[in-house]
Amino acid sequence: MLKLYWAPNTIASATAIVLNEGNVPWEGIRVDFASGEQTKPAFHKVNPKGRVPALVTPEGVLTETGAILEYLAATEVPSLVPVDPLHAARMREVMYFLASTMHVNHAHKMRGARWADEKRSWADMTAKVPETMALSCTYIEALIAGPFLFGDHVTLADAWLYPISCWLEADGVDIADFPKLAAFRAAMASRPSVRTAHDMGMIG
Ligand SMILES: N[C@@H](CCC(=O)N[C@@H](CS)C(=O)NCC(=O)O)C(=O)O
Repeated sequence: MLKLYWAPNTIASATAIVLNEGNVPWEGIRVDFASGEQTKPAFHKVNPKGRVPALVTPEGVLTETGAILEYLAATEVPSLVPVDPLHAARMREVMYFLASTMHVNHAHKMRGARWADEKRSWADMTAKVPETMALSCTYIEALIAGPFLFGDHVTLADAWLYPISCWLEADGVDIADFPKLAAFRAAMASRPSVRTAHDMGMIG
């Protein structure tokens, strides 16, 4: 059975949502961020980068949300990737943005030590987060066809955007300023795949 290393309110829930969308059996292994378990040698044997998600497959451990979601789509849930090449590329356009920009904006709130040693530099990075996350939301808002990113059909990008949309309040962004994103979040929250992730304590 596939095993997913996860921690609450992290991007690991995107993988859980995709697994649940495909009714794929999986086992969750919770990583205790409070005690810094992700920084310890035992977890580094699973993921030397010290991050979640990490998915244990029969062929080995996979990391990086984008790689994991694409693997799951190819092996278990092909319906989450549009068949049309341009539509699939549009989905990946969002996925790369989430990985390289929006998630990184969010990480500047708590993880400044990744980029700078001076505490005053961290405070500056934290202070910028409401602005950069709101800017990311402005880009996403303009894309959303509704109720999901590309209309009625859920894709990998929706599963990835959902956990990030749940970070917004804590990141100082009022989701009410982005009505299509708010409606997207509500539509995703009512899906059984997402409700199960909430019930497991992965989100919220
Ligand atoms: N690029 C990775 C990012 C993974 C990542 O940064 N995960 C965070 C939680 S959202 C983490 O494990 N942080 C632990 C730490 O920084 O110590 C992905 O998209 O999977």
